[in-house]
Amino acid sequence: MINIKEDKQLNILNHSCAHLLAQAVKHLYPEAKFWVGPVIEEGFYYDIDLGDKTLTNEDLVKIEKEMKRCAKADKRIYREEISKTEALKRFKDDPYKIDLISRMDDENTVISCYTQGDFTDLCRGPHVDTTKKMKYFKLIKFSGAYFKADSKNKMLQRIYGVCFETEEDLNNYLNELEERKQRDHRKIGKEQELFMNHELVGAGMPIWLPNGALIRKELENYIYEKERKLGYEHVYSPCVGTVDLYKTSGHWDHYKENMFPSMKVDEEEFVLRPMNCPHHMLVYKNKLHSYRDLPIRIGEFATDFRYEASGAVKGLERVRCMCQNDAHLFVTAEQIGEEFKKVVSLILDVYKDFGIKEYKFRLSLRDKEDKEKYFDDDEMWNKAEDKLREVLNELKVDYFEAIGEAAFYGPKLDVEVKPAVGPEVTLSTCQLDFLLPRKFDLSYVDKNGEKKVPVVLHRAIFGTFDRFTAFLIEETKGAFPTWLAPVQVNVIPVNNNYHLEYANEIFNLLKEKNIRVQLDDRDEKLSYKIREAQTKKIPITLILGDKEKQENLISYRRHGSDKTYCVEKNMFIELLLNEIRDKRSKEN
Ligand code: TSB
Ligand code: ZN
Repeated sequence: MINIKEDKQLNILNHSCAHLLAQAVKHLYPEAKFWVGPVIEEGFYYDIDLGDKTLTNEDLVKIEKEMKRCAKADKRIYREEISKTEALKRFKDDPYKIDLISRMDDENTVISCYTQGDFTDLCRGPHVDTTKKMKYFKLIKFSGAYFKADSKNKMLQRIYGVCFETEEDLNNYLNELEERKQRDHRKIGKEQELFMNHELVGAGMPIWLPNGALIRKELENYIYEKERKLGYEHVYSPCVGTVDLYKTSGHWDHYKENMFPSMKVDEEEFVLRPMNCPHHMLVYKNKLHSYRDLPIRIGEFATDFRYEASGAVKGLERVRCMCQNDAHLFVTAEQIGEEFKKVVSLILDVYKDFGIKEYKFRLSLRDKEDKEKYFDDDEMWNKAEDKLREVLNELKVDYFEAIGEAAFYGPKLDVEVKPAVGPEVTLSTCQLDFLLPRKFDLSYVDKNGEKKVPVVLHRAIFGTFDRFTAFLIEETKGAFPTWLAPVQVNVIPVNNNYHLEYANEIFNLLKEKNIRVQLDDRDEKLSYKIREAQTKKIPITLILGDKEKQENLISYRRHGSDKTYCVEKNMFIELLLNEIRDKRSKEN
């Protein structure tokens, strides 16, 4: 999707269109007061105080119509530069503009404003030179937005819109927006009964319904097997810990605002854990270690709780109760490169298996000048950062560097993906940590019999099962590959009177092989049933009639195609089992 903010021409056009919106609103609601109207990646918005009024969809239509009228009026848009005193005078009736102007430096500052017909707004510009240049625009939506994003302040009305240079561009954009809405995982999640929310459970606390739970179980099995093969050992640990545990790890001092408040039980103070690292440090510490034991890889599918703002929680993508596909790898300083390489290779391997192609690797490094922000061991940092770069280059991974974005305790690699709706999020992560092993006083005995501190790699390949599933739903548009689909095969007898017995036989045969199969024996037309299986996105639909029954054949169709294949019964089962066993995605 085009980034309007970054495109010079579109930026000017959209900025101008925000003024057009304000002008139209002023005509329709003379009492309206205006805060700011910036250009964003997806177009523009304007925050407006409409008194007690909350907008409706009908209002949006009205405003858009008025915008069209103002645009057609072909008013010249001209710039004026005025002094701060003059600006304070001109905008004296608008407290929001006064707020902006008052914060501008001093009396000598030159302030610019733009006028079109009867409307003037404070603005740095630039703008298009006449209202007529804005032809192809659309108001997209509205929402409430607190003044200065502070919930203690008044709620303003935020109107979003977008403007293009041609009708075709606008239509393409609107189509894409619609397509994105259609594959929003919250929508598909509801349609396919994958997960639900209930206010009595709480915001950001989804319940995985049977269909979603099946997908999650398959994902767990998949990654568990991969990790076992790579030498990971999995544990189970409680999703609470004492406050002292999190004081030891440092989370209590640095991460408290992301945690649920503590609770007292008997004499102990507990927290719901936001991370599993402290527990895994204790697993390591439970035994003495020699350099020969390292790397040690402790994995867990671990439930965590984090305080996320109620406005930020979103379906399965951003939750308050999540399950990480977590592991902590304990390595010697010399093993950092090799172990990091294995993690990145695993990420690439998994993305390939799922046919994920659109993602960005971000390598977060320290800002060398900022001595305060980062754990102080220059030599360690230099070596580690060089090593990470070296590995990424060796694996020919395309990445960008984010200087100053490293955590206090070490550099990290994140994989960013773009959801259907909303800003980018991190899926996988791999974070180096020099500090935590020290805090827990971890050690191993090296070749020379000396005590050394291991380095820890925190890594999550799926990130959380929650966020990964959200992403997967949007990637596949709900049409999961056979191995993941909640219902894998749908069996339809052509005619219930003649073919039900054979359909039942096949149904039982597949069930015995642990295939998730359903028999559609409703008294409905064949074409209706086939169509419904398609809308339900069931990967394979069997259509069994006379020929199939007489010759022990199976005719089947795949989701998204109306081509019918016909094979011998046992051959079909073998093909199907292979497809599931290989966890084939549509891409491979
Ligand atoms: C990898 N201690 C490390 C761990 O060892 C850790 O917790 N890292 S994290 O904070 O980056 O979280 C791991 C992953 O969880 C992130 O990469 C992201 O994919 C996922 N995640 C983070 N917050 C949420 C959330 N609110 N909802 C869903 N998933 C989340
Ligand atoms: Zn961790």
